[in-house]
Amino acid sequence: MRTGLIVMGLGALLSASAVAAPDYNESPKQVVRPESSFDYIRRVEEIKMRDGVTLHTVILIPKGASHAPILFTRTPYNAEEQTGYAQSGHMGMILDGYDNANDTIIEGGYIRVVQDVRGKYGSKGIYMMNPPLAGTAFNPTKTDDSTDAYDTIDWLVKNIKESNGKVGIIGISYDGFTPLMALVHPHPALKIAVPMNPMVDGWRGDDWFHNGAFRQQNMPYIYEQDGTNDNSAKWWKSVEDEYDLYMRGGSAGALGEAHGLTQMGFWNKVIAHPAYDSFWQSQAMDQILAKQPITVPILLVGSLWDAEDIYGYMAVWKALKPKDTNNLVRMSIGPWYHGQGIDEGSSLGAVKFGMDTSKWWRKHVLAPTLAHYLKDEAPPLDVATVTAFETGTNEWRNFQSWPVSNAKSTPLYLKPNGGLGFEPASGAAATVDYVSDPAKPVPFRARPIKSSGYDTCAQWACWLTDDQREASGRPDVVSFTTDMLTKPVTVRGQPVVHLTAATTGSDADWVVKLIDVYPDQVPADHAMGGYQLAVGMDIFRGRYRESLSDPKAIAPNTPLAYTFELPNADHVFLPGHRIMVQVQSSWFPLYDRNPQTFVPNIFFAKPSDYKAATQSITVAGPQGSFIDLPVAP
Ligand code: PG9
Repeated sequence: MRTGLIVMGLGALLSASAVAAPDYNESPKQVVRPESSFDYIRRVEEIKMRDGVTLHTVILIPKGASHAPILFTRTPYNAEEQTGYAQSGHMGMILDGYDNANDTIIEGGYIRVVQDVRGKYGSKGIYMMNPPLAGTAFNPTKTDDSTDAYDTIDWLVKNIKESNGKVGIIGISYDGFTPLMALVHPHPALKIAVPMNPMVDGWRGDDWFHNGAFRQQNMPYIYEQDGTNDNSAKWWKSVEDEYDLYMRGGSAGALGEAHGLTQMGFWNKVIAHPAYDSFWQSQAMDQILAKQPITVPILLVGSLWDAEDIYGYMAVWKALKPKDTNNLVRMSIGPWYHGQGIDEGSSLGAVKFGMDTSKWWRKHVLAPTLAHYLKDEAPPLDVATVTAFETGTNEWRNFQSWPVSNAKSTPLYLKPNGGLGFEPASGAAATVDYVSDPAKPVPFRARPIKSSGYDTCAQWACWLTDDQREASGRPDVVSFTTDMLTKPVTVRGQPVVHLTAATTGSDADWVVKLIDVYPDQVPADHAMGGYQLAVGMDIFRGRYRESLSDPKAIAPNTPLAYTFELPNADHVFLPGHRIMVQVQSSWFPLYDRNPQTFVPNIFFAKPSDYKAATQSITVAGPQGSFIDLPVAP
């Protein structure tokens, strides 16, 4: 017994000494943040989808909220980061910087929900780039961004007791694609969708191609987005100027191979589908939504100078508006870069608008639209069907339709000797010629060229407003200019290019730019003296002249018609200005080079396929080239 006692006593002594041992580790096992002083409650939920996969969801509830509507965003860009801008007890601060229209969200008292899409960051499951609809040839799984939106909304309205059961979905770009997907078999609690600058059709005119020309500066995006769930595998480059990177790379396919991009599933789909085949057609959101009834109000938002998704919002508008018998679909068009509606909006590069256009839009269009559809008191909605900012005069205007009913299609003719005018050239057919050499492609902006950046307007975001004088001085860019205007010309809608052109090659790209040439000097704004501001420009890959899905070689030395739309414009060419059209055959390195020799798949063009060609633009006679302008009174 004594012995036992002694042993027990020793044990007690030992454990007592273990408890008492000084702990030299200064860090607790887990830091608990007392959040009682915060103006929000933060919940993080792993919400289970119909197939059992969980999606990482951050929920921010204003303290004291009750019967508050939910504003929801689904993103591949890290929900934690979008809701963790600053360490702060104020909801406005933690949302600042990354999120959408935070002033509108905070002032409106909304519950904010941001979710990682499946396969990205905190969410489980597999990742597909803008997954095609579930159960189709290109996505045989049972889920997509419409089912995931549905399942999440269902969970949110059942599990957030502070909510009024009404949900709005909002987002920009990829986060603008997800609101469109939420409209496919929408959940009944979804009361409004706000797709801003949405990615809609990757082939026709959004991120991956424009009319068949490949936007190769997005290769790093594919590498990082598809490579790992947290974008930690980084693309690399060993030069400062991307002109050099893509020239040395040869074809986009060869550069992708050299960078190991063939490890990424989406890249292999892109290079296997260079034409507008069923892969692209079946996932074009405008075509998908055209087949759905319109039951949920939609506010589409587009930017006039969107360097990423300038095509999609108009495509959805054109697909939906004709069947929108209950006027549920509205549209806003701002003088912005991609997503600038949530940033400061008083200028874009060198162009000034005389007011913070973004703030105006959030206050007068976004906030009242959200409030009307989401708040229990549903304040009356006094927002026009179309709210568009007219550049040149710099005014927001309201319209009942778009294109506006009084816009008249007005041909603007290219003429010999660099002329341009509303009367066709007299005399027989004539051409204006230039040599396009793939060994020296036309830079799309002044070198050195970087592919990304939204911090300053010297970066990628604003490049569509770059001064086109840079290009007009080159021998491989031809320019056509009107006399000085004596009265305003208002272009409201999409100009349509009617180019007649011949090439000595068997394939060719055609880049056409509609430009406002400012007066030689502008007293109030010296930087704008003689400025060449593009108000609409795009590229068309010649092999798709007859069919977007079935490319054909171009018959050499034969004038052929090329017809394509330019992006939407809402611009007044003022008296004292001139209108200019520029034509060229490369736009590098944003777009991959056309070898100018027909090959089955340009991703795999060999160095010997790239050949200089002489391009001849027909500028007079019955086949003379022109741009059809939607001119409003
Ligand atoms: N424009 C970007 C994107 C969207 C969809 C696919 C790929 C890229 C974006 O800004 O999200």
